[in-house]
Amino acid sequence: MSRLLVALSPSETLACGAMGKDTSEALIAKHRFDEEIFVTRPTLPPLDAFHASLREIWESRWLTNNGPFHVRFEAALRKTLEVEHVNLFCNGTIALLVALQALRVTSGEVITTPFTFPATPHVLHWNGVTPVFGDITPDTFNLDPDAIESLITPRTLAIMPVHVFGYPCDVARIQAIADKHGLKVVYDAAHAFGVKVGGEPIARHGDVTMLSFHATKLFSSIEGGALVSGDETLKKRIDFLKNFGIADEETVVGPGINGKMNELQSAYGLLQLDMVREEIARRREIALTYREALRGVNGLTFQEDMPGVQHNHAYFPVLVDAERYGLDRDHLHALLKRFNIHTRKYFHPLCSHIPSYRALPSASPDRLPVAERVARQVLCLPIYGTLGVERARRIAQILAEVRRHHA
Ligand code: T4K
Repeated sequence: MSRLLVALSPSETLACGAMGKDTSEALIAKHRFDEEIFVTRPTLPPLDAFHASLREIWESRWLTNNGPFHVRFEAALRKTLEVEHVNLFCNGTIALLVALQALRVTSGEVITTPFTFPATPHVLHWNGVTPVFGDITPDTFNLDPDAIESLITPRTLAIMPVHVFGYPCDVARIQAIADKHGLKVVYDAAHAFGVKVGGEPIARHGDVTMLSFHATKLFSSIEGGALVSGDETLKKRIDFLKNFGIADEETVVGPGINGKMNELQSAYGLLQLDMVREEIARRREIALTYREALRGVNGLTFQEDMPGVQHNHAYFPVLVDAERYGLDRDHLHALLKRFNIHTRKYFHPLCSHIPSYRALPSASPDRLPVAERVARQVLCLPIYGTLGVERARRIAQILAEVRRHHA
């Protein structure tokens, strides 16, 4: 029995049994990867280059607090992202937390999506705001603009949509709704580095946009994140808020927090900037390989390119229709582990199922039918620059073979 099978939970082991012992063992023996394939892997900058940056940091003995690498990284990001203002942060979650503080969204309600990483509703909760969940669209998996207006109450202060998996929200409609009702718009663009719509950077939309540079993202500063805005006063307020509210040695202008990015993160991020274009190009090859190979596999569906959108291929989610595929998502997820393929069920469970939020009226599953279905069916396949098209082709072949054995 494989080492990985031993590592499976009892329910997952049972799930593998559902495939039929003989067929699964034969398939696994034939197609199993020797190495573990994860849903993502960071593409690291050359170690020598990072050494050189570290030497500079050692010589300057400037480790954090708006040091020279931080200043260079912020300026370089502004240029790469083609945006007006960037505030760097230690991670995306603290950035989003501070974004709401900066916009004074610290009470009442904010309309958001349940199909996201828990950080999204958690920053609302930490700001004393009640998340109000709206359903998602079946194609982009993003907050459905049609759902927003009916959720607006006198307590609503903002809309916080997520460009989930890097697929852009309907920014025009969301802005129109926000303008009509006098609401702020805060985008969680943790997945959307480099995405453009009609040639315009997605990060230019809304009052403020958060990007995550976590190690699992296509662009990383190990941990890290940023807020993007087009408002100089807001940029300054965010700078104070992420540094304890300190304006100078003797002036504290408000109750800030420590959200600063350090020099090691900034140096790493700067090196990553030189690599991001190629990373996206390699991911595109992988996405096209998956699409081509999976197009004929009954029961698996996936997202296509959207017209006018420059995608970043941050994730490759597929939806598993249990009846047509012959196996449900959970069984497939468990079975793939035996092939040494570690897919992820992003974003299951929905945030509306998290104990802190599930009693909210908007969290009721019957109000979120699309999100409930997508969360039940979604499986993110491995995608990262160094995966290579050959491995992607082999993963797709395994998915096709598994289906054939269940047809
Ligand atoms: N909003 C949204 C929509 C988000 O998706 C996220 C984060 C945030 C906000 C918050 O941003 P940050 O505060 O994180 O900047 C990961 C990430 O930790 C998280 O950043 C990310 N979203 C989320 C979607 O994925 P996990 O718990 O799934 O990560 P983990 O540790 O299981 O890693 C996944 C795979 O990546 C591993 O199986 C192997 C590979 N890996 C991971 C790490 C950490 C590596 O190869 N090297 C590594 O260093 O949450």
